[in-house]
Amino acid sequence: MAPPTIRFVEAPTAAANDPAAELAQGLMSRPAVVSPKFFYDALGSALFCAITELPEYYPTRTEAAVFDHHGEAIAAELLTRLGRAFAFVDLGAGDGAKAARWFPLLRPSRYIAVDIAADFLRAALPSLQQRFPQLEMAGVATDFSRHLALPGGLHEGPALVFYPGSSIGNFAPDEALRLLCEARELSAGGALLIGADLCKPPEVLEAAYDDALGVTAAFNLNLLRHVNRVLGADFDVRDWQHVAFFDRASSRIEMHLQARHELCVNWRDRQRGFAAGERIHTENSYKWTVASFEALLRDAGWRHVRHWTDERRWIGVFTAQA
Ligand code: AVJ
Repeated sequence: MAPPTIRFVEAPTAAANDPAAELAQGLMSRPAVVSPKFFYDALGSALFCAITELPEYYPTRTEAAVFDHHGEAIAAELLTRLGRAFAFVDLGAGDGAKAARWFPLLRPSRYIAVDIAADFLRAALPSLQQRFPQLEMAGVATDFSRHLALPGGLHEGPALVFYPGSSIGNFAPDEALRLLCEARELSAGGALLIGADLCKPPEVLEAAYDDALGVTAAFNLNLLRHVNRVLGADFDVRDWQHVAFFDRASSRIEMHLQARHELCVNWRDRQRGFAAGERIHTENSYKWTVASFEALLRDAGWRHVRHWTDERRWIGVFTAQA
């Protein structure tokens, strides 16, 4: 039997419709800001893959270890919450590899991969479909950073929302609350499986975001080339320096690009001057405690919150029912 065809939907949101306008507005702000979603062009995605292999960058391998050690218990918990048939909604799916490890344990009836990168979804889903021919699949290309909702007709009944990789860390607490509320509505009485990076000594955090090889620096600087293409700007990567530090008051890693000397950036008919040492804020990565993240989930209306973690309690994996 031939595998079913994969449905692809592109669902641009108001915010994502005009990335050039969004970038221009951020660059004209004081301090200047560029959203971390602009890290992920083709080279940026490859650099992030390299980051996950660095000895200093613990989140990816620690979450994978928690999934490996507690996969069966996590699956059992989710299945009691979900009942019978459900859709598996993968937020920030990428190539779908993280989701696929759960398919044999959870046996969802449908897989819905959601990612900002349409090309990535179109390239990755056919080979996943070959590996899991009994699973119906759909790809949704959308930017859910400001609003999360799926186009109608993609699934009936409950969904498991899967949001691994501590990507929730890019959202400030109020935005994270909004996203988790929207995720609960999207799940239609289903469940949640999410990973969050936990508080730990600042030296450990800062090394993870400023590694010895300079891969994170390259990842941060590469954003300027992506901005050059999207906006038609003339950033010179060599004018900028990677800066990353933990801010205790807001419990977040901040990443910035700092001008090495006074300079001016031009695009279309506009320009922005930067003083020596002036920064562009490119990322926040919030760190939670088990207690603060459980409270966030409950505030978003999730019930039956449970968590799993590693021996050092560096990464939290949380399940909940809508
Ligand atoms: C993909 C948002 C989880 O915050 O750790 C890695 C991105 N930035 N190194 C993170 C990132 C710098 C990453 N997330």
